[in-house]
Amino acid sequence: MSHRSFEFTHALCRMPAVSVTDGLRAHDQGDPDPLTFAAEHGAYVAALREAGCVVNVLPADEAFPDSVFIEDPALVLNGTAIVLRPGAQTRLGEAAALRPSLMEYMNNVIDLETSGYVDGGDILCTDDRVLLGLSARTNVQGAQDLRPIVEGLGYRLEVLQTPPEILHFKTESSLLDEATVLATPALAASGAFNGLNVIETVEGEEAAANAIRVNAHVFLSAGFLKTADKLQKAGYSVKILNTSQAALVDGGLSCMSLRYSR
Ligand code: CIR
Repeated sequence: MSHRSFEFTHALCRMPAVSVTDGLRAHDQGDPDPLTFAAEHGAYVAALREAGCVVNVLPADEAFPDSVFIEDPALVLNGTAIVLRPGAQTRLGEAAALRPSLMEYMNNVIDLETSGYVDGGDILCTDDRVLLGLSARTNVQGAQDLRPIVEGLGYRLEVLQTPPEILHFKTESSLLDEATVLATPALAASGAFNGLNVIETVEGEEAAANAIRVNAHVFLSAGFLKTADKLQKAGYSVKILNTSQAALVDGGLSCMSLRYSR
């Protein structure tokens, strides 16, 4: 049985820009260092390749400080890319900037026509459902206009409410397998994961929730030993990656790639 939600042949990434030092963040803990960011990004790309993906890495786009977080301006379902409308002013133009590459690498491209907003970071896909968390970046209008596209591609869309203190739905959740998510206790308590098993991050390790399942492995950020142990005991093969620089601008593992099959 194949699982389109976590079995991928390809991934698309973008090199971090030097301007990532101007990346958006809710709380300032200092700017990321572009060189360290590039090194961590390189290890991330290598891990995607080791996990079995052909990875295309786009050049840095200095005009958009947050463009390394390539997951936010697009959603890929069944090899079809949907060009989204990111909800942060400084990120809106990332969608048009990414579009030509989506045309090059994906089977098909559909534009989300909306006056609303949808960020890819608010979208968690299972094999048959697209869970969309409303947030400061994703609104009801965007969700309404996304619905026919998602349904046309053979998925059910479920619109949920992300608790207000959480940047993106997937900042605090990720898919572990076709029936299981990793989530923070706060997001799990919001009732978003009906019908799915939930493994909760260990207290104090909430940032571990922005993980990704790629083929046989779960990629987890470094520094979350208890949650890593919990996942290993539950039978997952865990690959630890450093995301110290992405974390300074509220990014994590899921945001740095579009994963897909073709
Ligand atoms: C932002 O605030 O948009 C970026 N600094 C971080 C985006 C992280 N993306 C994600 O969680 N999908």
